[in-house]
Amino acid sequence: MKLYNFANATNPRRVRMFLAEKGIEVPMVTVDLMKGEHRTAEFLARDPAGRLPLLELDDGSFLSESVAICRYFDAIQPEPPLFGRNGREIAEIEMWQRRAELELYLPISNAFRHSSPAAKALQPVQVAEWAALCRERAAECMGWIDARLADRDYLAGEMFSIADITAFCALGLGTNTRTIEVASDLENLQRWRQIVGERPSATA
Ligand SMILES: N[C@@H](CCC(=O)N[C@@H](CS)C(=O)NCC(=O)O)C(=O)O
Repeated sequence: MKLYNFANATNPRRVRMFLAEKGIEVPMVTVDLMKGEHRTAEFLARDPAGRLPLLELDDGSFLSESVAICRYFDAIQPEPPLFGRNGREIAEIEMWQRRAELELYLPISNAFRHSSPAAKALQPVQVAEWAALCRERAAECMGWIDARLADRDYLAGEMFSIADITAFCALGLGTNTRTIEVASDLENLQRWRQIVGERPSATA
């Protein structure tokens, strides 16, 4: 088994963090996105979408999509449970995982891709207005996540989950690329970020 990875990329980071939480070690192969190594014929034969992360299984088949890859590892090793333990938890975590991905990560990612010179290798045509709109959407989402965290430790409730991993990595992208920062008055979000950032998996 091997995980095709790029250290600076957010989606591979989600999987690395998930694996660290599970205590699972998987050999990694670096694919340099900035050099376009994910667009070579060799890589596209493995994943026609040309995206990271990509998991190669021992039978030579491949799995794409961060959450699908995480679900695979969760099925192999259920402990600690990061997708929930019962119907209610599973649904709540799914809900917040999707929100973290669609409403927080995607706007931050698009704001970065459409505004930063560093992102031109991935996004040659950049639309400044789209970047501005995505920044606004991300800031709005941070506001309602802050409210959500007013009386809970984690996004889906008492339990740390895949939803926290996605939101944490999304905010990391915003900060590391200087695209968007968490406003200082969002105290619940700041507190949650501090706590998640102290987990050993946060450096994965
Ligand atoms: N929905 C996919 C997104 C994967 C994705 O977009 N990965 C980025 C790196 S964070 C990538 O490979 N980008 C290459 C490109 O845009 O050309 C997932 O959840 O894994």
